Amino acid sequence: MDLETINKKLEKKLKPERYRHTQGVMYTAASMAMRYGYDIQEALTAGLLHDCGKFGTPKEQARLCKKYGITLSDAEMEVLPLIHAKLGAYLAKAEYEVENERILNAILYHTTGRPDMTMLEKIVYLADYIEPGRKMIPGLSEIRTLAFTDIDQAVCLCAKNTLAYLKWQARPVDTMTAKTYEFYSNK
Ligand code: DGI
Ligand code: FE
Ligand code: FE
Repeated sequence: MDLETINKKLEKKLKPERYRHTQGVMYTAASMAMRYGYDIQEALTAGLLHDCGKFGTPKEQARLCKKYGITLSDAEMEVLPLIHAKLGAYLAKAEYEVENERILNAILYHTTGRPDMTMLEKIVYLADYIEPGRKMIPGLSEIRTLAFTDIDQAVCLCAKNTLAYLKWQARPVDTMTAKTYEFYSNK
């Protein structure tokens, strides 16, 4: 499926605001690919599809996971915002014909990150956070600069901010989210 076809399909599926966000992530990912000499087409596709599982409520997303035979651990069921990443990686393959494992993994890990990410995983993880439409939050301009100057440091700060935010909100932290920060803070 070419990018234009995926784009049209997504526009029908996502809320306008979510669709705009995916456009922002797509072009930000492409810019980062230019900076780091990564394949631009892959970055565009991964950025465009990263939130393709984010429609309906997390409950509905969980129900779809069950329907498609995607196993969710108890820990994953506890952390509702993570379900759309797992569902998204499945749908990217099943509904948008993406076979490229690098792209599928970038979608799967875009919310939590993971230790020792591939270049594409880092690009999507950061592009999601820094795209121009994101609401301004403390530390965002620094991460925007770092994303184009020191990508591992940018990942570290991004993970640190997410952990601080979750702590402030008293929300459960997924082990992968914690491991991402641990890995990049020791790098
Ligand atoms: O889908 P987006 O909103 O574009 O962005 P995202 O996929 O990075 O999801 C962001 C949300 O995920 C944000 O509210 C923080 C949340 N999140 C990330 N890691 C964890 C988490 N929420 C919980 N409860 N636990 C985590 O470990
Ligand atoms: Fe997301
Ligand atoms: Fe997103």
